[in-house]
Amino acid sequence: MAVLLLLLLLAASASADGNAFIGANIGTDVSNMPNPTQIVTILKSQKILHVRLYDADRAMLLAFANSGIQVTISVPNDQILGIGQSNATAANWVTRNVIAHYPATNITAIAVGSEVLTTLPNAAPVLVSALKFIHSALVAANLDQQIKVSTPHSSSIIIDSFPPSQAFFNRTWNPVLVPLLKFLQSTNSYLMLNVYPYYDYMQSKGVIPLDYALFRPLPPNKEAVDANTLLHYTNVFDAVVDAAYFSMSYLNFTNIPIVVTESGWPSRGDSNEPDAKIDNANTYNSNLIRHVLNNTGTPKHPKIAVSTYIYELFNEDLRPGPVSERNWGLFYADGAPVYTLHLTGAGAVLANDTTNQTFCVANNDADPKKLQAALDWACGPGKVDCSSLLEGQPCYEPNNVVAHASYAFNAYYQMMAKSTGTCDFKGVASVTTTDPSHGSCVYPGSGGKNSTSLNNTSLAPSSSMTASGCLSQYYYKDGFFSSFVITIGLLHLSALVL
Ligand SMILES: *[C@@H]1O[C@H](CO)[C@@H](O)[C@H](O)[C@H]1NC(C)=O
Ligand SMILES: *[C@@H]1O[C@H](CO)[C@@H](O)[C@H](O)[C@H]1NC(C)=O
Ligand SMILES: *[C@@H]1O[C@H](CO)[C@@H](O)[C@H](O)[C@H]1NC(C)=O
Ligand SMILES: *[C@@H]1O[C@H](CO)[C@@H](O)[C@H](O)[C@H]1NC(C)=O
Ligand SMILES: *[C@@H]1O[C@H](CO)[C@@H](O)[C@H](O)[C@H]1NC(C)=O
Ligand SMILES: *[C@@H]1O[C@H](CO)[C@@H](O)[C@H](O)[C@H]1NC(C)=O
Ligand SMILES: *[C@@H]1O[C@H](CO)[C@@H](O)[C@H](O)[C@H]1NC(C)=O
Ligand SMILES: *[C@@H]1O[C@H](CO)[C@@H](O)[C@H](O)[C@H]1NC(C)=O
Ligand SMILES: *[C@@H]1O[C@H](CO)[C@@H](O)[C@H](O)[C@H]1NC(C)=O
Ligand SMILES: CC(=O)N[C@H]1CO[C@H](CO)[C@@H](O)[C@@H]1O
Repeated sequence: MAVLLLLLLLAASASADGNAFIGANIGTDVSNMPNPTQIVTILKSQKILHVRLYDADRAMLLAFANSGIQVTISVPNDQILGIGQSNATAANWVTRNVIAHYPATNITAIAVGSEVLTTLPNAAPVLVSALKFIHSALVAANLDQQIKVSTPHSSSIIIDSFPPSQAFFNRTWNPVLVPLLKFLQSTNSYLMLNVYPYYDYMQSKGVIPLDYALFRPLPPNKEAVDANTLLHYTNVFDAVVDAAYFSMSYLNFTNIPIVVTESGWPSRGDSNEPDAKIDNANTYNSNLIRHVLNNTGTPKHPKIAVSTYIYELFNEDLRPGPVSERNWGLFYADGAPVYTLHLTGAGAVLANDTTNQTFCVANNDADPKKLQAALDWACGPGKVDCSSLLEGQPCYEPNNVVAHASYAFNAYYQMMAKSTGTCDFKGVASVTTTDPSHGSCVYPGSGGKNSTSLNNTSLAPSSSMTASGCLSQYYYKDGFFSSFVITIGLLHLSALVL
């Protein structure tokens, strides 16, 4: 009975803190940026109901009207000086960018600048004024309860972030941070923090294990323990968030919640960024989303929501810098996912839960002759429909034995209901969770990479068997198999089709 009561109390207090949400940042350095209506379509199809904009783009705010999506808008850094020096400029900004859209567009927060202390230090002296001026304009419009005002910080303003209990804000910034925290506290707002375990991991030069950055389980002897608090840290994200809580508490602010305004992992990088890759990006973001939505909180503040905006919605192909800069997105600009997140148990966000989706592909380094033999077997005796590999068909390109074998192996594996041993082909194939579909070449078992795309024209059919002159084409042209076997293969194919 007592236990039951305790459980009920725990459940009540957990929900009293509110549920954490996952949102997405929408950067716009994209060459073929979808229009605002298309963006709203993508967001809704993925059940992403919280976004942050880096500005207050009018067309975007109009498109978000009555969409059910909650929006954090931003004062761009180049407007901080003006707004921080003039109450009238701030009031004007609010009239134009907030009052004009609210309540049809559900603006829930205003991010004043982006990492101002570290990227635009000359605006730091007016940063708090800028927040206060924006806030007084909201008060005047009676919107200050609905719309929070804050400013996102780089986690690099935290010094000595491990152990978290010894972390503190760079004292250079105390003259800004103390009045800022006072303001956040008095307005029931929150600290906005950008948390990038990817950079912490990269800069640690091997000190931080990759698994610890990616939220993967660590052996107990590798878990990080804060010797002062005896709290166990199983991932970098929590350690950084706790470092921020401790840094605030050293300035005597103990009740300001944290919202993570940016976190993510790049899916591609150059040769200096070997860990910027799809599998790591998928692991990080999938684990991050589950961690946040589980309302796990952090070791210092278990169960306290740490809502998080993923950086970012789209790959921004126009961004300068290393390759990774252009590859933080969950989606390409056309709405096709860069990878499929593994979100079992995460609830209704990012619609395509395909955790159980597996594919069979040819090993890149396998002997091409063995691959060719296995390809011929799959398209022949294996009874796979290989018509998509014919010249002019969606999976003809790239016309090489690895690509063609991957298609055929996977088709066989899916046809055999992925049963054990059906993705081996004498050791030249292996199972992957990454959907190998590309362009209009949709692998069996895939929802189609363009399934959330903006138009319905995706998924070209791949069944026609008409072009008889091309039949040999799905046998990779340098293959050694005899035409006799090819004929057998065709008979099987026709039998299957008819
Ligand atoms: C905005 O979203 C919040 C949180 O869901 C909700 O409480 C509020 O009613 C919404 N406001 C409008 C104007 O839709
Ligand atoms: C700024 O303007 C608001 C109205 O928008 C007003 O309520 C407030 O007192 C002004 N603050 C200052 C410091 O002038
Ligand atoms: C603290 O911030 C100042 C100003 O940006 C910078 O010069 C200094 O290096 C920082 N201190 C540390 C320890 O990072
Ligand atoms: C925090 O509070 C303690 C105790 O009241 C006080 O001694 C200390 O100076 C305060 N620190 C700051 C940064 O205000
Ligand atoms: C979810 O939360 C529970 C308790 O709050 C915790 O035991 C569990 O490890 C969490 N799961 C994840 C995936 O964070
Ligand atoms: C994944 O597989 C497990 C076990 O086979 C099953 O319980 C679960 O429902 C599947 N999830 C999806 C999304 O298909
Ligand atoms: C969508 O498809 C229609 C016809 O199916 C086509 O006319 C239109 O140009 C397509 N729009 C885009 C954005 O691709
Ligand atoms: C996409 O298909 C759906 C259902 O088939 C249809 O209702 C919708 O109008 C189509 N959208 C476009 C842009 O063609
Ligand atoms: C699917 O998306 C890819 C990449 O975004 C694009 O190149 C391709 O043309 C699309 N295919 C179809 C059939 O729409
Ligand atoms: C869970 C969920 O919403 N899954 C969706 C994944 O995408 C396919 C194709 O677009 C939808 O049909 C599913 O409903």
